[in-house]
Amino acid sequence: MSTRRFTSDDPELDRFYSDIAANDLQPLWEMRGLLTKTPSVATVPHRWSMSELVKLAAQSGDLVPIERGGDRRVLALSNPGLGGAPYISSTLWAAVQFLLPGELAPAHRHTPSALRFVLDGAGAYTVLDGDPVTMSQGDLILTPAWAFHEHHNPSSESMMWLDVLDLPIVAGLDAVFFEEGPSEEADRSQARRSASERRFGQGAGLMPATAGHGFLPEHSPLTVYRWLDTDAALTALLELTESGDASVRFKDPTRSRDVMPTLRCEMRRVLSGTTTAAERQTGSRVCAVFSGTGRVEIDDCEFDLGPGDIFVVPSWAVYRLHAHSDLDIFTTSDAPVLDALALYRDEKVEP
Ligand code: GTQ
Ligand code: FE2
Repeated sequence: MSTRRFTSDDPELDRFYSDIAANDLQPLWEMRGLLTKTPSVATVPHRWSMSELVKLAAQSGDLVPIERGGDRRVLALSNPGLGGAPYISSTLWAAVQFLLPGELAPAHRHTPSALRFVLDGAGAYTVLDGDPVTMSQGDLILTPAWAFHEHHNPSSESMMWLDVLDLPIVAGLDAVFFEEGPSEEADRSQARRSASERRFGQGAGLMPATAGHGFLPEHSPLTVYRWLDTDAALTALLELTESGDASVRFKDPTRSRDVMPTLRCEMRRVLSGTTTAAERQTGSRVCAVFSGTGRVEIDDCEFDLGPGDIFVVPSWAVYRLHAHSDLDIFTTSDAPVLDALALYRDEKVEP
């Protein structure tokens, strides 16, 4: 017998429960917590502080040569509510990745979609299906599903970035595939601007006239979003906003879509002294403080925030931010999945 056996004080019913268990059946009428009034969420609010991450990063740099760490020196943020799973939420993988000067993380591809948000450093580059993309602080770089990628750090600075993947979603759908790739031997230390940016990143509203005539991938064909542009967009938006709170969404420039089929990315700026409205959404969010200090309240938890801190907002948890200094926060969520399945809900919550 491998299924759960239910029990009853009534000997006849108890015998029946034994019989159905022997046939791998369970009685719905004895089950609790299945169709809950609101989501029953195992993911708990949590924050990882940059100072700890940096200390541990330095140790991993000393102790774990990249060969021994497998291919990538990556520390997964493991949500304390998920029973030891290496996931930051029930739907998202988040990790910090360190690449020391001269190191290389070899080429591979996988069906989970990934993205990097650069927390610290500059001078590394990632090669996406042969297209080298430089990585600098504040940049968002996509690694779409099944695209070959490899990371190089030819600079003299160590790099640290946040990885977010939809791995728990793809694993839950039993659709994980992985393949090693041919490693790039070419020296790209003088990498030119990526082909992706030259085609699709030339400026708002300017796309190649033929974009969309031929093949367009499922993900955004623009694979990197530069901090300079993000910063300028937020600055401009805040000039028109009274609330001291503005967000920009990273979009596929050729269509009205999120950057990738499963992941939504946004950057939010909350000006010093501002407290945001309390809100909640279905789906979970991984947030990284790019700069500034403040505090976040998530349900009954409260965390101080500083540059590089990473926190998770579970589905349907009420949260709000308070900025002690201008606070820039990068967020990735699974919202496109909820949207596609008509499960997305959000609301402002009155205090
Ligand atoms: O850099 O390619 O955090 O494949 C997890 C899986 C990073 C990567 C992660 C990966 C990568
Ligand atoms: Fe990867």
